[in-house]
Amino acid sequence: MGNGEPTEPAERSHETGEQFTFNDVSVVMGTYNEEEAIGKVLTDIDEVTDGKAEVVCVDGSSDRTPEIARDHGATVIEQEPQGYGVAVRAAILEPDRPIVVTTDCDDTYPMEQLPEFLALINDGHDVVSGDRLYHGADAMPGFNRFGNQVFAAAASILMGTRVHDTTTGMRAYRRDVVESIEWTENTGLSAELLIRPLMRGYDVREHPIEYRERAGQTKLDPLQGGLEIARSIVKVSLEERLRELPHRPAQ
Ligand SMILES: Nc1nc2c(ncn2[C@@H]2O[C@H](COP(=O)(O)OP(=O)(O)OP(=O)(O)O)[C@@H](O)[C@H]2O)c(=O)[nH]1
Ligand SMILES: [Mg+2]
Repeated sequence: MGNGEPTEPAERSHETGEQFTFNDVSVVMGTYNEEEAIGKVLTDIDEVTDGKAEVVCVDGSSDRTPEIARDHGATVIEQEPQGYGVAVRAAILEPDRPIVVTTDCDDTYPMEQLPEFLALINDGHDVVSGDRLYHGADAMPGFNRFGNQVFAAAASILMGTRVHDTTTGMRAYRRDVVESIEWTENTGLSAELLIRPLMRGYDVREHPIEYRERAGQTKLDPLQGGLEIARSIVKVSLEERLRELPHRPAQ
């Protein structure tokens, strides 16, 4: 693995043993007509991080979402709505703090668990991925839960590593992980953000999280979105497998 890169990611990750605080954390999200949820999500982040974490919203809304975000002190980047991955890719690449945390802006993810994510990064993990299925994810619609179990099984087989939740929206990443990889997927970006780092030897840790019922309307069509995610899982896993193969010198 590595294709001649100077250092393997796994070696770099534990190099400094640096301890981060919430002053080093940016919480980022795509926001698309989430006025019912955004006030609660940003208040939760503010409370749990003692106002220290920076918040970045890439927003495509036509409702009051961006105003509410600015009132809470978030940085808002306006962008035409082009899908989940287009927004979240812009959001993760915007801040320059060393730790980036993604979430959805729908109050499904437990911001009160942010300190656990930070502690795991400080333990030396490069990516900490919230596993919603560990506790059963009762608040998730049954069709989505079944789909997510199938995605996890398929990704595990394709990667040769067991994973449990490939499409979670809540993860923490060391900045160098998100900057060192080229991201190509849209609806499937969440799966890509798990698969590519794992297959490149980064230290990826799944961590059980609670999952709440969504506030406001979903932005994802389960069937169409599910097909796009399945396609991304196969495409990204195969691309990473090909990347791992040794290059034979030209004859
Ligand atoms: N800026 C922007 N944000 C988006 C777009 N599509 C989705 N989002 C945001 O991305 C996040 C994920 O979308 P969700 O609708 O929660 O998708 P999901 O989590 O798969 O579905 P739920 O089960 O309903 O939560 C939310 O915060 C959305 O507001 C988009 O086109 N542009
Ligand atoms: Mg959501």
